[in-house]
Amino acid sequence: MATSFATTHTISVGGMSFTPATLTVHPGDVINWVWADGTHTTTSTSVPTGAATWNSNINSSTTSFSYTPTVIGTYKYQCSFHAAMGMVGTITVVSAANVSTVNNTIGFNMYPNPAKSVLHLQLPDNKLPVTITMTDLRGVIVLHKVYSNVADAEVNLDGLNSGLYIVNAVQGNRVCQQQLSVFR
Ligand SMILES: [Cu+2]
Repeated sequence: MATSFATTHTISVGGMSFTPATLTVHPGDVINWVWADGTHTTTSTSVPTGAATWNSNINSSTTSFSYTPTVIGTYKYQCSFHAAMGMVGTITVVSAANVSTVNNTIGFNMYPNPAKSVLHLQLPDNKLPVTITMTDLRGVIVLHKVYSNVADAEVNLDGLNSGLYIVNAVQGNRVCQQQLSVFR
């Protein structure tokens, strides 16, 4: 399946299971665990070399957690309270047809960070269109734009609340992500 921008995958956390317990995604996709009932965690137990680990409660006060894998490979996780009862999951990250590998990054410069109303993205290749997608930490897409033939894309941030966002840039078969802080 070819994707040109990030997809959000929701995993329900309840009973004694993650649903779905196995998931195949692309780099840059957002995994969003959402509480259904009980007191649980989502806790990585093995991740590919170079990938970030994670550990979050999933309960009535922390009702969701997002993680964006950028490294291809197999990610295993568990609920720390109920792993022995089989509350485990696996995420497999495979390259998308047009996103060959995240190691082949665009390597864009992004400034300022934190940003208030305008974000500049400096791209090394101004001949290919670039797709900019911003998601909040819940994985909700808040901005999606395609820029053509620009070396410095100017992204208007008016309308975004203060907080942390993930800026995802896809150009040709290359992808890059950076975290952005927006303040009002
Ligand atoms: Cu649990």
